[in-house]
Amino acid sequence: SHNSGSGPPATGPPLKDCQIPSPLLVGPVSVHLSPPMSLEEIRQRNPLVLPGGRYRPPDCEPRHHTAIVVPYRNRQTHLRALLYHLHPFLQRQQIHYSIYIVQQWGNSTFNRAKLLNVGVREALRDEDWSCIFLHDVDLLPENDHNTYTCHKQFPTHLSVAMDKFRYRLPYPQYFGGVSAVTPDQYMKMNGFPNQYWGWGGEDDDIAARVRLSGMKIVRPPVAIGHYKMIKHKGDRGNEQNPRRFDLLKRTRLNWRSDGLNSLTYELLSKELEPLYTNLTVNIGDDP
Ligand code: UD2
Ligand code: MN
Repeated sequence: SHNSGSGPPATGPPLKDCQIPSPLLVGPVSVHLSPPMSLEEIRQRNPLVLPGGRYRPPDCEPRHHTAIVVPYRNRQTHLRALLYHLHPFLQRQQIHYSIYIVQQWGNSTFNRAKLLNVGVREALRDEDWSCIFLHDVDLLPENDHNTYTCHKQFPTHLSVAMDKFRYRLPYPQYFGGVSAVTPDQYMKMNGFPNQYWGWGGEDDDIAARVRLSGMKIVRPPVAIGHYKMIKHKGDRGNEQNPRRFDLLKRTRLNWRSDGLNSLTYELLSKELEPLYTNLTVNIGDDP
C-alpha cells in the first residue's frame, strides 16, 4: 500500500522487513558545524537520495514512512547543515522518508505554525505518510537512537534535551523544536494555529491543542533526545509576537475553528531539488 510514488520498481523478490532496531545505528554522534558544505557535496555523499529529498532503504522493506516538514525562510547555512546531518541520520534508521522545506514567500511576518500546516497538507498529497515531523531548520539530532517515527496514539516531542537549555526540558509543557504527529493525531487536534505571526507562543498553543483534543505528549528519554541548536540571532521579519499571551488565553475557545479546517494559502511553486522538496508559499500577512 505504501509502494506508490517514490517506491522501487516492482521487480525481483519481495524485500524482508527492516529490522527493529536498525543494525546501522551508531548511537551518539558528534555534531560539528563548520564549514558548511555545498549542496553538491552533500548530494555526492548521499547517492541514494532521490530528487525531492526522498529515500527508501535499498535492502529491506521499511516499516516507517516519515515526512520531515521544515518551516523556512532565509536560513541557507542552517539548511545545508541540516541536510548534511539529517540525510545520513535517517538512512541509518532505515526509514522511508522525504524532506519538505516550506518556504514563506515575501517579506510578511514569519508564521511558523501556518507553514507547518501547509507542509503537512502538501506532504500528504504526495504520499500516505504514517508520520509527519515538524522540524526547526537549526536543530541537529545528536543520537540516532532517537528514531524519527511516530507513537501510535499520541503526538511526540523529540527535542527534549538541547544544548541551549543545558540538555534539559525547559518546562514541562514545552513542545518547541522538533515534534511529530500521525495524520490522525494531526486531524484530531485540528492541526496547528494559523494566527501566530512572529516569534513565540505557537509551540505552546500546539501543546495545548494536544491536551484539549484529549491526547497527551510522549517523549524519548532525555539521554537520547539530544539536539544541538545552531547559534543564531532573531531574524528580521520574525520579531517577538506581542499578542502571543492574549492568543494563548483563547486557545481553548479557538482551536476548533482555527487550524487545519481554516487554512488558506497559495502554493507558488513545488520543486524537486536534489536533497529536498521546496514548497514556496504565499501565506498572506498579519491582518
Ligand atoms: C524556538 C523553538 C521553535 C519555535 C520558536 C518560536 C526551540 C529549539 N525552538 O526557536 O520551535 O517555537 O521558538 O517561534 O526552542 N525560521 C526561518 N526563518 C526565519 C525565522 C524562523 O526559517 O526568518 C524557522 C526556522 O526553521 C527556525 C524556526 O523557524 O528554526 C524557529 O525560529 P527561531 O529558530 O528563530 O526561534 P527559536 O530558536 O527561538
Ligand atoms: Mn532556533
